[in-house]
Amino acid sequence: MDIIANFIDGHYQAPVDGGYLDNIESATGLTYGQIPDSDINDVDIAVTAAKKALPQWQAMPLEQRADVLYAIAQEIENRIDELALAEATDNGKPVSLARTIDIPRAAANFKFFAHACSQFASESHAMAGTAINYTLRQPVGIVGCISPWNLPLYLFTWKIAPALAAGNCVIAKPSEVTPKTAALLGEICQKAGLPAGVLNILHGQGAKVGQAICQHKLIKAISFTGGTATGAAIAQMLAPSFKKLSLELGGKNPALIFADCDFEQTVEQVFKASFANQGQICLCASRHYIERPIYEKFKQALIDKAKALQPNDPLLTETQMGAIVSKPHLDKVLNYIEIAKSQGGTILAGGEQVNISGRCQQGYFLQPTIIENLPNDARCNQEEIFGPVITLQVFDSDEEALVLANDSQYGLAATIWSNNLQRTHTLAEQLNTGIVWVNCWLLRDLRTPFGGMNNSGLGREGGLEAMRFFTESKNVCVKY
Ligand code: TXE
Repeated sequence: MDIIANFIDGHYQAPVDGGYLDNIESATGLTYGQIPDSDINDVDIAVTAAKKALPQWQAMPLEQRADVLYAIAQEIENRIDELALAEATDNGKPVSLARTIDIPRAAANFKFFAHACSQFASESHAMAGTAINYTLRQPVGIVGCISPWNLPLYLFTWKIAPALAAGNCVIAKPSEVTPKTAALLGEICQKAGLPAGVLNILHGQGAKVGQAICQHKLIKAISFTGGTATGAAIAQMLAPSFKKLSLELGGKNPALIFADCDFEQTVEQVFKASFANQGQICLCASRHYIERPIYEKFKQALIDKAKALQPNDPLLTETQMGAIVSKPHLDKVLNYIEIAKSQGGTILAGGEQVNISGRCQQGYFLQPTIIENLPNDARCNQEEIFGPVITLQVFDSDEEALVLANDSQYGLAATIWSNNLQRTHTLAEQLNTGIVWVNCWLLRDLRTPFGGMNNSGLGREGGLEAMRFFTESKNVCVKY
């Protein structure tokens, strides 16, 4: 049994009140470990450690701080195989995906923000002959970082790296569903020379230790990634405290596929955008709008690929589609497939749970599923399913495609597949999303603003956006 501990003040420690939660392997449905069921008492110990560490961390010369973050990146790379196996075990994603995307990106996050330490500058404003204004961007102090189960170490470090680079101390909580790589990050940081108390990693339930982190009066900013409903609850809870709040929430992302697209390449890319990580990425394409001249041909191409993609044991190197993260989430996704049928949808491919013999016989596996004949206001076109389920609809004009795409409570990421320059730039301006990819998906430059609008969240992560979120700006005006 793999027993995980909290990482507080530079060492591992059991939860104060001694409670533990089961950690279940997605591919087998079996309990393989236990994690602390931490509470406010553990948060208090972590905040005390962070408070003690803060002066030294803030006073550290930027080059030294950067060196520590570079060392963390290097240690992550040194342990890539172990981390990839841990990620695939906890999340159910193919180990090949964890090894090529998740873990390298976790290292890249630390490298990018290690560099940002020495590049993060601010402004001055001269009042000629009268005064000079200069802007200080100072660390917030102690910040909370709360992350989800779909890209565990990738998103955990996407918050922690800029928070540390900006000079803060961090109280971080991974999802209780995928705790293992976060637990390993503690010893990785310790070996890289991060001073004790600068990063504290707590495990447990969102409504318990997660809420306690959000509510702690010495934690001055919260960076959260997760479901829209949870984000709304946190925002409501924190409003009276005026804490800085960054919310990266759900999505229901449209793909606009035009007849002039590069057909074969677009089929490949759109299929990947639909089913990567078992469709459990907030950026995945889930609503597919296809221009009428190629609708039938494109539909058939997607069906053929879906039928050829069979879920399998995520720990096998050849596996391209793994398990759904948990039984409750599998049930949620299966329920949406039933809702689609009840609303007149036609299941073109998939729709069934998959039973795999051997060690995975009790695992959570679902076929890649394609549905058509649903109106745009159907639940499967309006609500985030967050699984390997996509819908297809036909359109006849750019205007119609735009109306369909923008008919959503979300606003995270859209993709446009067309070689018409004027069309792509015009639609990119008009789409109500925080991110627009043209003839590509998940092509990422970490300097760019990352996040969405409406029910997809509040604020932006990435590059300077992240450094500014994790600092307070102060204007100093000196008269002369
Ligand atoms: O997210 P939760 P879950 C969507 C997706 C999924 C739904 C729920 O649709 O089906 O959200 O997923 C912590 N105070 N996304 O249950 O509950 C929790 O412990 C403080 C999209 O995983 O939002 C975990 O660490 N913290 C998303 C984190 O919040 C709380 C990726 C996310 O949990 C809390 C994942 C509380 N009251 C799910 N309640 C994306 N945008 O990528 C929970 N938590």
